[in-house]
Amino acid sequence: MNEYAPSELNEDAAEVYARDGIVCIRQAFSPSEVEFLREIAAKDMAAPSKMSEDATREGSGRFFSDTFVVKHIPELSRIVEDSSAADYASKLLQSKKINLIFDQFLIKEPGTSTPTVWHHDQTYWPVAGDQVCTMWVALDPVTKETGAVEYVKGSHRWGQRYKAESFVDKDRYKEDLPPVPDIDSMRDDLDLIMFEMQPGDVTVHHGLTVHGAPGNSRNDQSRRAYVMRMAGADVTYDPRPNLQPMLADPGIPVGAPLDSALFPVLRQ
Ligand SMILES: O=C(O)CCC(=O)C(=O)O
Repeated sequence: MNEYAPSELNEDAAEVYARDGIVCIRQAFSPSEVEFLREIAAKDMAAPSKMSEDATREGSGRFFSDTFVVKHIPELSRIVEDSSAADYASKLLQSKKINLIFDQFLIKEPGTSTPTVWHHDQTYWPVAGDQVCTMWVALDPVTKETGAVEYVKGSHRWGQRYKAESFVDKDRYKEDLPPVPDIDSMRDDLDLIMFEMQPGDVTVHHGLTVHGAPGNSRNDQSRRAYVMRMAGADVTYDPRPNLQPMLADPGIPVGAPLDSALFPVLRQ
């Protein structure tokens, strides 16, 4: 059911990823990698980069976000470059070449009421192509109560791009696209999937897979995630007005491969 061990990432897993737009890899990262990421998360929360945003909308708690973290804390290259992350993406996307678009911490502290609105990722970013994915690494036990992400299977194949909605400011993005439909009212007609996860488990979802998450209603448990947004060989640079801010101009032509210091090649 969309769940694999790292050793099982064969062509069947890639087909399931291509069909459903979501898979889970159990124990993709070792306990020492998880511990390292927790330490870096604490370091980043104590001194975030200029890309950090408080995504808490209203209510209690804190939804911490920081992007392009490896540029801020270069030790993270141990995960971005040296771990198996890019190899997993390569197998699922069926692309020998993998670029990092950016990495991110998404942390819902205990008692954070802010949900993650239903959205898909790709319309936030200056990229075009099919081989765009997000790898979401659990650093804590993840349950429905702590804010497990829910995915609409197959929604990446609806042939529809939806308007980005900022986690912070509802009216920030202005691309002329329809809003994401009211997924909650369509639950009976959709195939939704959510994974309870242990630290070191990851999900990988397609850039157009619609997903969202509840808040973290536990008062004794954080929900820390480290996220890598990655792209395969078919992805090109597609800047458009009013997108999610990138750390810098990548200095590449429109329509060119992403290869640049901003979007480094992780596997060739
Ligand atoms: O962590 C969350 O609550 C949301 C995750 C998400 O939207 C993403 O990784 O694209």
